[in-house]
Amino acid sequence: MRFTVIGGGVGCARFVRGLREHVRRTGGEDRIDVVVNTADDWWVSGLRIAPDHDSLLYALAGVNDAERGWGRAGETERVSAELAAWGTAPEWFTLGDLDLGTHIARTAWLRAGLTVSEVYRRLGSRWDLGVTMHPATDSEIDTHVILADGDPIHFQEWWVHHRAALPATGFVQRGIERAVPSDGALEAISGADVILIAPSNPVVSVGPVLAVPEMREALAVADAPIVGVSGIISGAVVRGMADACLATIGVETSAEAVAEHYGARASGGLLDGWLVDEADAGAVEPLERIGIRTRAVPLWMRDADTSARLAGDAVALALAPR
Ligand code: FO1
Repeated sequence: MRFTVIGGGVGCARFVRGLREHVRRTGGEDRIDVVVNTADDWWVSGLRIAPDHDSLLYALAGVNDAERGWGRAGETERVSAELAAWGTAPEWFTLGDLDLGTHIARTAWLRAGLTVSEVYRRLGSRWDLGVTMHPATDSEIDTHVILADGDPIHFQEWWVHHRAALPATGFVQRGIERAVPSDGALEAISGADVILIAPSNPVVSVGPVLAVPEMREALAVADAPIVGVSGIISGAVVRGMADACLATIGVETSAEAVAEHYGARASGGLLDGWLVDEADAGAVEPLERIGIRTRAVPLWMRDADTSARLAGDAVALALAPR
């Protein structure tokens, strides 16, 4: 059975590790692909940083800094201090020495003419991830945040330097109108038996993947059922600052509102099914009414067990007879 996950970042990394564990436990000859958000990516000191990809890569390889949710475990920051001293990197953005190894390798391959997809393949081949990752697109579509006073800033500056506290009026993925889905992403969608939307930030991690021209069409015609997992429990984001992003686009921070934002596949939206936490069981009936099959299950991913069980719940909902 083939599973394809869409998302990026810490929530997606935890969920994909749970799905990998679920697959191991059920012993099937299964395959997991991930269509990864690239709109968080940015250039710093001439290096291409790819946070949503690298969070997944490091977590699946087991070399991630679990507390911070990004970067490598056992990190040192000697080079980062030098970059700040030279002024080629902002002092508020920490690039660990081991992490820089990844950015330097990635940038070297990009400068040699490799596509982002080929870079993913090379980076992923160093460890036995048990998962194949594909960029949503091989084109650069960096998210920029439109501020109340007009000048757009890169998402990373808004997110890290300003902690998403600067009032914003919208998000744009620069250059996305010229982007097309990567071949790997399209194949992972068309070949999937189940498509899962990870509990990632709906606006800046899942949104940009869906915004790549032709991506929604590919999802709409896919044979696989599409089931998403809420990243919001009892009106609060599990991690990160998705609430600031949702407020910017006028969506309430609730499991129900995010499902409505994604829309029911039966009426032209994305979702066949949606998992909410037991605390949000009140969302089940209204979402069922608009055609989204909804289950209330424990959403907290605390360890391999709870993550595997959540992944199993998502797969069960996807495979439940329609
Ligand atoms: N997040 C921070 O809050 N502070 C940092 O200094 C920081 C550095 C960093 C370096 C590499 C990388 O891949 C991610 C990094 N992040 C940092 C996380 C990242 O900025 C965001 O959390 C993600 O883009 C959100 O999905």
